[in-house]
Amino acid sequence: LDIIRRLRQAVTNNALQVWYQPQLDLASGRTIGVEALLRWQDNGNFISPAVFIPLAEYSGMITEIGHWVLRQACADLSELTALQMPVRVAVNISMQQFRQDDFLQQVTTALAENRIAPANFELEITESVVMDDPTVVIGLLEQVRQLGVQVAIDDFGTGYSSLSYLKQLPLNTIKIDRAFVMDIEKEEVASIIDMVIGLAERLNLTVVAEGIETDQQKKLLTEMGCHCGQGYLFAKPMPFADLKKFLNAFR
Ligand code: G
Ligand code: G
Ligand code: MN
Ligand code: NA
Repeated sequence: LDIIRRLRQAVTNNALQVWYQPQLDLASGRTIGVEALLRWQDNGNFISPAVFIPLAEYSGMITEIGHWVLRQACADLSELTALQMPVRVAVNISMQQFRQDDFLQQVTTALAENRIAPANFELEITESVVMDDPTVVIGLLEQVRQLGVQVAIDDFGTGYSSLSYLKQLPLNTIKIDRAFVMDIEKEEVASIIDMVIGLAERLNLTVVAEGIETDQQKKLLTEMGCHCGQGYLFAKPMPFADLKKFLNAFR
């Protein structure tokens, strides 16, 4: 497959980039965190991670790419901290990467080399990763928590995670999937979001609503008790240089 060959070349030539999308406290408008999102510019065109991450998984390159994202995100956070603009940085972790034997060691080393406070670092795991093998994943997440690193469950509501597992997972954050936020003005969707926020409150978890694009969505989420959000209404994913300007403008 030509695209896999080109992806391999991009990895070798250091042509992948990590971009960042702010996560805001909805009441104050302050940026409390950022999500690291991979970008690949191939002959001037951006290829979506939704396309190339599955190829990276299929070809096994995801472990190398994921390790690189981890180190890049820590290096960038270290720079933000030196600039007195520390925020929480969340990194998406795929199944293969998460289940590597030395994954915890990778995280520990990346944090130590960049003098990162573990509480400023968050791993985003999708529901489908959890449900792939709940017992093993819960055990791994317990170890992640021992490091003091935060854990978010991504794309919440789109998979099949049973509520009984949710209670056992050592989580800090639930991310409500964009598909729900998009349809929040529909009554039945609003009641699902409302239920998830209530559940999070009872489990003492932070809720981040993804894909907020309109003031109305923000207003409804705020009324339901959601405190944090991410979406084009506030900021699109941006290169690190732009993130520094963005954070600087709001402090
Ligand atoms: O940024 P965008 O919406 O195009 O991202 C599409 C998908 O790619 C998202 O679901 C996101 O979780 C995934 N993704 C982006 N960056 C990474 C990454 O560094 N690692 C993994 N595993 N997935 C990522
Ligand atoms: O990892 P996850 O699946 O949550 O990735 C989030 C994806 O959603 C990223 O690819 C990001 O570019 C995208 N995204 C973030 N905010 C918005 C938004 O407001 N609208 C749309 N359409 N996409 C968004
Ligand atoms: Mn994510
Ligand atoms: Na998501």
